[in-house]
Amino acid sequence: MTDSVGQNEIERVRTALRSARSVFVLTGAGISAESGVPTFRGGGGAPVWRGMPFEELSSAEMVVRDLPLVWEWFDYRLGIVGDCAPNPGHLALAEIQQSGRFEEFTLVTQNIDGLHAQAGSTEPIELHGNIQQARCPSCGLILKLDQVAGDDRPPVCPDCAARMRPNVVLFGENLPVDAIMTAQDRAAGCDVCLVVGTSALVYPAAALPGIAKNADAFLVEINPEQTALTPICDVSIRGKSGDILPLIFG
Ligand code: BJW
Repeated sequence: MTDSVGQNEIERVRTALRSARSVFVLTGAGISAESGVPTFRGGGGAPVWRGMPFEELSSAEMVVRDLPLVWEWFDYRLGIVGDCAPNPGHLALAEIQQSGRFEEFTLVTQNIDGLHAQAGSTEPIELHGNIQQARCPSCGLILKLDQVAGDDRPPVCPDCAARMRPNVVLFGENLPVDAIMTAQDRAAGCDVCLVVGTSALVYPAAALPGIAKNADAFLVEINPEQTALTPICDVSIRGKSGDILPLIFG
C-alpha cells in the first residue's frame, strides 16, 4: 500500500515534522468517510434529500423559510452519524496531540460530526459547529441535544422561549468569530500544515492552508483526489487518511 501512495512522500512529511515546533491540521468530510459519514462533493456526487440539494437545505435562507424541515434534515443526518465511530485517521491525530511531541498542535475541522473529540482530540476547533447541539438564535444558549427537554422540533429555548436551531454554520452564515480567528492565527504561525480530506472549496476554511503557505509553512495534502489546493502543496499524498495518517505519525 505504501508503494502505491508513495513511500517517498510520506518520508518527506516525516522529515518536515521532525523539526516542526507548531503543527496545524485542517480536516474535512473525507477524514470521516471511512467511518461511514457521507462526504459532500467527493466521487462526483452531492447529497440530495427529498429532492433538494444539500446547498439549499444547509442554507441560511432555509432556516428562515422552513426551520422544522432543517431540523428533519439534521435529525436524519444525526441518525447516520450516531452509528459511526472514529477511524484510524481520527485516532492518529488524537494520539499525536496527546503525546505532546509538538510544542503547539492545532486541529481545525470543518466537520460537524464530533468524531475528533470522540477519538480523544483535545479542543478541536469546530469551524462549522456540531450536529449534536442546538443553539438559540435569540439569546445564544447552546445545549447538547440530549439536554434539550422533550422531542419537539424545533426545541424551545429554556431561557427565552425562542425556537432553537441546529448549532451548525450554513451557507451564507458567519463562522463563530473566536473559532475562525484562532484558526487563522495558528495557521499563520505553524511550521507544517496538513490538509486532510477536504475539497477546499468552501470559504473561509479553504483559505487557511494559503495563510499557512504564505507564512512559509510546509504544506501537505492527504486526499485520494486532486483538489483546488494541490498546485500550492509541497507534498500531495494520494490516499485515504485512515491509511496515511498512522504512517505519518507512527
Ligand atoms: C477523502 C477520503 C478519505 C474522500 N480520506 N480524503 C469566497 C469565495 C466564494 C464564495 C465564498 C467566499 N467566501 C464565502 C463564500 C460563500 C460560501 C462558500 O464558500 N461557497 C463556496 C461553495 C463557493 N461560504 C459561506 O457561506 C460561509 N460563510 C461565510 O463565508 O460567511 C460570510 C458570508 C456571509 C453572508 C454571505 C456570504 C458570506 C459558511 C460556510 C458553511 C459551510 N457549511 C457546510 C454545511 C454544514 C452543515 C451541514 O453539514 O449540512 O459545511 S457546506 C459543507 O462543505 C460542510 C463542509 O464542512 C464544507 C466543506 O466540505 P469538505 O469538508 O471539503 O467536504 P467535501 O465533500 O467537499 O470534500 C471531501 C473530500 O474528501 C474530497 O476531496 C474527497 O476526495 C476526499 N476524501 N474520502 C481522505 N478516505
